[in-house]
Amino acid sequence: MTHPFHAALAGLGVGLLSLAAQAATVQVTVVGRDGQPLPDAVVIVEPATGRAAPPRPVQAVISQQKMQFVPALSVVPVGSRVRFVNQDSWEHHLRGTPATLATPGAAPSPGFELRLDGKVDGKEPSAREVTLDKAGAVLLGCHLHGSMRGHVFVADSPWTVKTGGDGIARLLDVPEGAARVRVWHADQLIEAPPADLQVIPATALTLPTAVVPRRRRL
Ligand SMILES: [Cu+2]
Repeated sequence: MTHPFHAALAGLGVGLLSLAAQAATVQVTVVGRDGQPLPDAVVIVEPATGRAAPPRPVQAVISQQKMQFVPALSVVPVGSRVRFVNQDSWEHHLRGTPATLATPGAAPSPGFELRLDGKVDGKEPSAREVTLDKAGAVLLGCHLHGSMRGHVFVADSPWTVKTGGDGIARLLDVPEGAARVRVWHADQLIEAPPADLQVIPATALTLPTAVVPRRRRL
């Protein structure tokens, strides 16, 4: 016979669990080959059961400033619009090309090209917009300036976050239970297979990678 007190506790436990299921936080620390925290790595968590609704598209801005893409890495949900704004006083001829292999059988993303005039003092900078409707990484470059390099990671999982300078990505409201986690980084030569993960209300893990970043941020 079950003691009433135990039954009450069991009920409470279930209640707490279902509350927590709304708001599991997954904290992932990504480290490079040298064991140091890896900034600008994209962490993607995909729950094993049930397909989540695709994330809501956003409007993002990437500036061209002093021959650099700012930010160097953007993470946007699939279907988002990205506005390129040239703050330099000289012309850029931007291109975006898929940086990951297309799904076998799927039509490859054609990429895009944008010509942006240099900024004239006292006038609005020239800007062009593209819609990114294919998931995956897009490499940004410039036909006129070979040193310019940037990336947009187009996400189809709502749990897709880039790591900060401390190598940490925090993913909020992840459903509890079995999930897979994978990491994308611009300097990763081969993407490692996804790791299995059991999501509990507060999940923290460290993911080692073989990435040697081209350049460390100071
Ligand atoms: Cu350029």
